[in-house]
Amino acid sequence: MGDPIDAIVEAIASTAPEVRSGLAGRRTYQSGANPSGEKQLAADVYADELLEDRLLEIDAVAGYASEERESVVHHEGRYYVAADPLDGSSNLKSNNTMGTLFGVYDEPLPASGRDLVASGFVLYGPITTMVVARDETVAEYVLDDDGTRRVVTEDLTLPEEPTVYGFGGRVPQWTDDFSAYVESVETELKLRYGGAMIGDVNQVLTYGGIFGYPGLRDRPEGKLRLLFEGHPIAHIVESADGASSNGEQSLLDCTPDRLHERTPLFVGDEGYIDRLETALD
Ligand code: FDP
Repeated sequence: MGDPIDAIVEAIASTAPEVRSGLAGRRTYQSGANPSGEKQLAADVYADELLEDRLLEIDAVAGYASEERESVVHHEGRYYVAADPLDGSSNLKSNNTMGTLFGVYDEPLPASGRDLVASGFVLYGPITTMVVARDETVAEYVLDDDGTRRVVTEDLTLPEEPTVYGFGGRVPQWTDDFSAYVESVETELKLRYGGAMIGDVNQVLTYGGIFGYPGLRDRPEGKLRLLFEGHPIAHIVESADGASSNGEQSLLDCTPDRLHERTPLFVGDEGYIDRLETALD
């Protein structure tokens, strides 16, 4: 029997071309909402169902949870996969970047970020790429139409010289402390915000810098989900020698009480994350 984590990564890689080719006819909103109360596109539901089918075929997968479903689907097995099947799916209408994000845990969900054994994302940009973090190493691949992974780099690390920043949320809703921090950042880095976390974080992985979606005045818990977005992206960025924070501590040290719990989220260059924590203290 092969390595079960590899089997999970392979299943996601081989599903990605189907997700991508199914996007064109699925840009309309469904009547329902996801458990966070957000409108769902037909593409969100389609990607979620494909991943559920493919992942639960693997003997080692004990459960599948996603941003698009209320509760964990359980099976016999050892590993639990939490996914955001289409992160940034509101970009589908405007035909901008989006992706599939996943984390593999060896504890039942919801779990701590320290229970992650692997994480990764597929980015549906002009080309399809995949990033996988495992054993403190991050690899980047180009995905061919049949899901074959071609290595771009075996050891992706954040560039030493930070260049870009992107922060979500409407500016009037930012707190005074966060606004003051952004004022200093914008004199040093250039703005890159595309509205899909994976796309924006991939710019940080490529060019160096910081991405964040802060707690807002009318929503102190922020927008992004700890289990489906916070943990995997923190695991990827920390494995690439960067840092993550919820404003106070590493996102990997946080355990959600609820599956769909939200969190302020910051990832990127360690120096910028340190300064952020000091600014919000
Ligand atoms: P989306 O609502 O399109 O799914 O997952 C939430 C998310 O996208 C992130 O990918 C993205 O960073 C953020 O929301 C964008 O939010 P804003 O529209 O408030 O900028």
